[in-house]
Amino acid sequence: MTSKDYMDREARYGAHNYHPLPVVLEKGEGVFVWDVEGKKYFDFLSAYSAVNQGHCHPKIIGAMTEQAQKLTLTSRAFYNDVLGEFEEYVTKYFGYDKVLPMNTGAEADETALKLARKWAYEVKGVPENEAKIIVCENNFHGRTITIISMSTDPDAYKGFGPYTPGFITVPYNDIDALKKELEDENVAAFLVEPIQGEAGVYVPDDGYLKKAYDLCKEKNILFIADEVQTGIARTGKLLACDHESVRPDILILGKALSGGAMPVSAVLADDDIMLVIKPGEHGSTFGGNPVAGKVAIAALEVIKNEKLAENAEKLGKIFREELRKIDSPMVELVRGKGLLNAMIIKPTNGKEAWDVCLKLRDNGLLAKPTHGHIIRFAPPLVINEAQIREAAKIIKDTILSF
Ligand code: IF1
Repeated sequence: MTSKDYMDREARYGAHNYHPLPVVLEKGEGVFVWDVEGKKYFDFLSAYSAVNQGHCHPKIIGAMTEQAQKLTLTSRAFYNDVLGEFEEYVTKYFGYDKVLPMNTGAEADETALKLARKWAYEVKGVPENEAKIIVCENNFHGRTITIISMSTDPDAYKGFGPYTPGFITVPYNDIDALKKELEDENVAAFLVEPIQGEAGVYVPDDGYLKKAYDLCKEKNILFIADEVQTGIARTGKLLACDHESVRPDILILGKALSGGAMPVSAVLADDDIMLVIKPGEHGSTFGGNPVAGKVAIAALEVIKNEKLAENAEKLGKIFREELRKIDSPMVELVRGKGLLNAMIIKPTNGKEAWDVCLKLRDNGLLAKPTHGHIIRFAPPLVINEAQIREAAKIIKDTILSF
């Protein structure tokens, strides 16, 4: 079968809920992926920052296959010998009393919303069903109906109403706008991405997160950080909040928590918040399953042992520096933190970000535009200096070829 055969088969039998770049992958190892014709590429998307540890990391795959041959799933109807090990490891790793394990990022966001609302009623004293949660314009927290009810992107919410009530939106990176909304007595929480990924790697001003956190604390409002995409060393620190020494009241993790091996997400909080959910009030069939537990421990060990946050910090600087040297009217702006970066493309001679990504593919590097004119560049964090420089050269040569 050729690449085209694979794509045609998906078009015939699969829902058309994506428009992928035309490349059909069959193998991944470290920073590289190979297509069905055997062509090798730098992966500069990392499955939207789920493969921070590199494709098919032997330690993670080893942990997965070993546990998969012992016990894959008990459900939470019974105990098993892995869940507690994972819970202890991950809570100590991030410094929280407790963790509620789920599977996808969206489920973790939903869990955080439920915790915040219940905490508002039972601890803060907000009248039942009156809790409000503040979110930012251009946010992305997942695809469930409640999460798209918070979205300001018509592509995310149009045609899926009616919507879940109880959300207030404020402009991102605008402390005054946030301060005003925090006056509302019924606000339970502020949910924010430390860097807005989908919006195009929108990095807020230094100090924004800290000021937002402090304002929330003044008003007894929970600060919830969605680190599904920015967490797990992606931005040059273990968490993006670490750049400002902000400790979220509720921390949402996903994606690279498993190194891309399988869906693993988690919500971390201290007892005064986490214990508002009582037995039988929340859960998931696969949440915290034994394979997920072993995979997540291995994925987090790799981050620490291979110093991937430090590597992301160092190589991110080099990468942005190299991209900013590209002398082309197509390059409007380069921004990012650690190895979460984006290039804003100015459409030139009828060519735009999508065309650049097609040419990058031909030149052996995979990336995808977000919101039309922004190309996100997010390689696995195991990339080395020679490789990041080689990739930057591919990007430069590709841009200059237009
Ligand atoms: C798609 C975007 C990125 C996320 C943050 C929660 C979730 C995500 C900050 C939900 C997921 C993924 C979803 C995927 C593409 C990708 C994405 F383009 F959609 F927005 F990364 F920017 N919080 N992001 O980024 O986690 O339920 O997917 O496990 O839906 O197309 P999930």
